[in-house]
Amino acid sequence: MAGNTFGTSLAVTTFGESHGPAIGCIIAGCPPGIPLAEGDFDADLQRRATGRTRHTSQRHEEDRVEILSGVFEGLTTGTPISLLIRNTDARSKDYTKIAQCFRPGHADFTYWRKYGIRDPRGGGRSSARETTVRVAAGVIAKRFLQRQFGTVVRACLRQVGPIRAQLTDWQAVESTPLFWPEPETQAQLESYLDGLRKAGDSIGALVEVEASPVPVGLGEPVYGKLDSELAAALMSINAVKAVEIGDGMAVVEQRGSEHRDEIGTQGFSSNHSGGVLGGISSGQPVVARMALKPTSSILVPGNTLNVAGEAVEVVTKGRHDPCVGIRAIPIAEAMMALVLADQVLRHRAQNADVADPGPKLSGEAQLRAPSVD
Ligand code: EPS
Repeated sequence: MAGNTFGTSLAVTTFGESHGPAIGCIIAGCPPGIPLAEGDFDADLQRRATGRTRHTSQRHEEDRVEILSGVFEGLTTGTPISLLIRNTDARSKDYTKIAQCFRPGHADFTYWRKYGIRDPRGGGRSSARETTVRVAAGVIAKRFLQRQFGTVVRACLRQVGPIRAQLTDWQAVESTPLFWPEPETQAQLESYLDGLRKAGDSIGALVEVEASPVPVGLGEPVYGKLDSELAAALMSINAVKAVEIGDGMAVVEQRGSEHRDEIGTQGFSSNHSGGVLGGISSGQPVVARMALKPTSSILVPGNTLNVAGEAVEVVTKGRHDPCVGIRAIPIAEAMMALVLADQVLRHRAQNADVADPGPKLSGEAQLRAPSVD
């Protein structure tokens, strides 16, 4: 399915539009024997859902997953897993006024010029609605990694517009639907978002995602490097305009003596690399950040053209996200988990017989017994 599949040994194909009858995905290559039930998707889908706070879209979707294949008596069977989520709260009349013009900064224009036809209802395929099924697929990848290595994949907001947060307490992140790690600036963030909503505008955001522990050896240099595949996976999320691994863009101002992560008997002394060396996981936490643009569906009037090429002014009314970064937290986790799980299976295929020469560093992920959940 051209352009709608990613992953090699664990491959995910998604389908569906925001205002169509349903969205869904097919996950091929999932190992057998993983416990899986329809309710297992609920927690992460709720974390991503619209309508949890006044700062996100007020569309209220049920987001109930139906497992159509690949699971028997509560266990994955190794055959393709198909997941279906029916759309239950689409309000297509919101799009009648803008169906014939292009929102500046939106995929409206490029979809129209590329395909010569588009489904304007809710942005069709270009809607963030599609990310729901990525999160569902990510639940399975997270579970696989958790069972294999005890890996936890987690993400948080690090910046919204001018407001930055230090990441000192992961527990604070899940205490509100804003995934903000700094309780002291939470009120400032909320009042900033309230002001933005009143102005009918939107704002960008920075999201950080990490996986830990991650075993040494994941990644296939040179064109299947762990970091290049992570960057591609995160960049494929709607509205993402930049991705960093480890220190990312900050390396420009670093010296080699500062950037390198020195190695001692207790392991690495720092993690500037973001857990990836030469495109292969080093055994340290894998850390990435992504920047999301301010969404283009805003109430501030903008100049554009209609499909006839006439100059018009556009205002986008409806139930939109003023900061799409908020709901991107579980999406970033899902994409990182899917990339890592895929690389685990690829590593096994090529290197299952390699005798690890060591040295093993403290804190390295160890393969767990299969029964651990
Ligand atoms: C979206 C616009 C809104 C959001 C939607 C993403 O949809 P609509 O205008 O159809 O109400 O609610 O997000 C979701 C439905 C979701 O589940 O994430 C957009 O333009 O991307």
